[in-house]
Amino acid sequence: MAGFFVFLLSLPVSANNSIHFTDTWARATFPMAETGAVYTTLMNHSQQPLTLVSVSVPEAVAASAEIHSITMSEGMMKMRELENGIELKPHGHAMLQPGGQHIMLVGLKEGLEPGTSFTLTLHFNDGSQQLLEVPVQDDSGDNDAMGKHHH
Ligand SMILES: [Cu+2]
Repeated sequence: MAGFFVFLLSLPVSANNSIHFTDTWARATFPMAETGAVYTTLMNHSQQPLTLVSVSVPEAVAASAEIHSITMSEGMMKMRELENGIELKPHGHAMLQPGGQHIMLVGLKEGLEPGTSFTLTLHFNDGSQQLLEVPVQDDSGDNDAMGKHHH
């Protein structure tokens, strides 16, 4: 029986199973907040480049989700939407972290409460999609200066 399962797991997987996620979380917000940020690390375990092109969020959570980067311009931090998405090279990874790339939730319905979670749908350029469960957490304090900046 064990051998049978090993055989099944070694079959080729379709593209939407080749992206793995770690360190996924959303920063908790105050109840009336209108925007929120989601962080995760994506790893492409396939031989092909894959691009995360868009993200959708349940209507009960927020109006929309955008892929953002943060750049420094004349000493100011500027957020901008990555309209071409985030490309993952074969066996490459992308880290979405405080102070850098992130998924921005726009038009939050009732803020993000610590201890709750929600599910995002990530869409890739090969037409595949993958669900991502996102736990809401308070700033742990060890994230970086960016998190503390808001207090
Ligand atoms: Cu943003």
